[in-house]
Amino acid sequence: MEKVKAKEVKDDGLLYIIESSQVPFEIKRVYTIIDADTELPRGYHAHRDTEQAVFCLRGGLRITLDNGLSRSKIVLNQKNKGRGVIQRKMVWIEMDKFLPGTILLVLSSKEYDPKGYIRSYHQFIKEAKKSNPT
Ligand code: T46
Repeated sequence: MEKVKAKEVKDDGLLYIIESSQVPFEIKRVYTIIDADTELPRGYHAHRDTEQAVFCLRGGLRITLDNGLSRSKIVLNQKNKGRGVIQRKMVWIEMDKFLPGTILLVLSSKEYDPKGYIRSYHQFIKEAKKSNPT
């Protein structure tokens, strides 16, 4: 799993700083996920063309990334504050075990296009096999 880390600066408040050079793509979109339902897993999709960096700034969650061949899991929480993971294109993501008050920051290589999402795991495996035949 590829990881990145925002620089944390305690000044008047807490700053997280991410230089574009730390992210392996040009950033075209930024969004946050705040106060996700702790009972509700999210994600369950892959992107055909989009790459993303997902940072946990507050709270915690578990992220599972699956490239169609293997799965890796990481817990992001206050112990590894500012840690982010890279979700490459054609990688399935699942997010669960959200702690109350969690704040995620997501940097994305593409503007929003719902057509670029694969939301069925079966379809994802089919397309992953085609793009990466073994
Ligand atoms: C991802 C994970 C980490 C927009 O209108 N524009 C946007 O840029 C985004 C990201 C979402 N939306 C709308 C579409 C849905 O009506 O916001 C709603 C929630 O989106 P979604 O169900 O895709 O949320 P998640 O948390 O399952 O997934 C999001 C991103 O969509 C996805 O790219 O990798 O966060």
